[in-house]
Amino acid sequence: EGVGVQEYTAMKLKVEEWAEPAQKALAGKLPENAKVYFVPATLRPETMYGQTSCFVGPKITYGVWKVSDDEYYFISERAARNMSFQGMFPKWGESPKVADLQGSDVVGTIVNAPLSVYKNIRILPMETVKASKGTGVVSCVPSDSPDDYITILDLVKKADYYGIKKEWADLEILPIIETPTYGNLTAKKLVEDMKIASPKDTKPLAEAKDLAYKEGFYKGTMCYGEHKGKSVEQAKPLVRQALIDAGDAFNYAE
Ligand code: A2H
Repeated sequence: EGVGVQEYTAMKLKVEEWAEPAQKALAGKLPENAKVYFVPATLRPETMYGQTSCFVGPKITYGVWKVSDDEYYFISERAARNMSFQGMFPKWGESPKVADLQGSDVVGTIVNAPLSVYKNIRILPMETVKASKGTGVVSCVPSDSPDDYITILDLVKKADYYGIKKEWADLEILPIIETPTYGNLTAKKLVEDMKIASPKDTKPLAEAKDLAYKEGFYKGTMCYGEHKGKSVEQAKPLVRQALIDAGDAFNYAE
């Protein structure tokens, strides 16, 4: 990927109920009042109305890190290190890691998704998540991300294989952004037009992602939420700032 700095919005998705393997691994390791957050890093904060789930790499190792008296983050080790250097985290070496967890241990966990149409969403597996990018946690917005859309189709189709309940993935996808070329479900339209059949169709997916991003950012109009009618370009910094002001997100660069 490029040389420039990526300016992510790191979202805070509070755990409401752990999946059983995670609950066992964490037993006795967290104080009663602990708030644990999954922290997906996104480049499209204005799409957060459309979160239907949150992805982790099932084979990736994550940590639960203490970041303040009662707050903990579920992120990759690499992200914990970066965040401690960026000062949004205790000093490296002084921020206790409460536990190591595999992505597969947390699948099924229920988290609260700020801004989303769906208040409580599930943690689901996405095999194409890279441990080397962002926090290793990815918000799922199937209306506007081709990768997210095709992953959701695959999870619904092969729910048993992935060890999930079909209904965790099979939610109605609501329009968030309208674009002149692809309508109001950009990801679905691109995946169908380009005949993308699997999350492993890496090349066409990269192309679809590029088209979706450019069209959404430069020509998209919000069709949901408090900025309905505004361009995506206008809405993006406003949504990001509102999330930050509410304590539901922070800036993260790498
Ligand atoms: B984006 P860039 Cl709606 N592995 O957020 C794989 N993908 C990751 C990741 C990781 N470790 N960390 C972040 N990402 C995803 C929303 C979104 C995103 C939409 C549309 C496009 C889009 C909801 N998913 O990204 O390689 C995250 O998904 C397309 C650019 O750093 C993040 O933003 O450029 C994006 O990839 C970061 O990609």
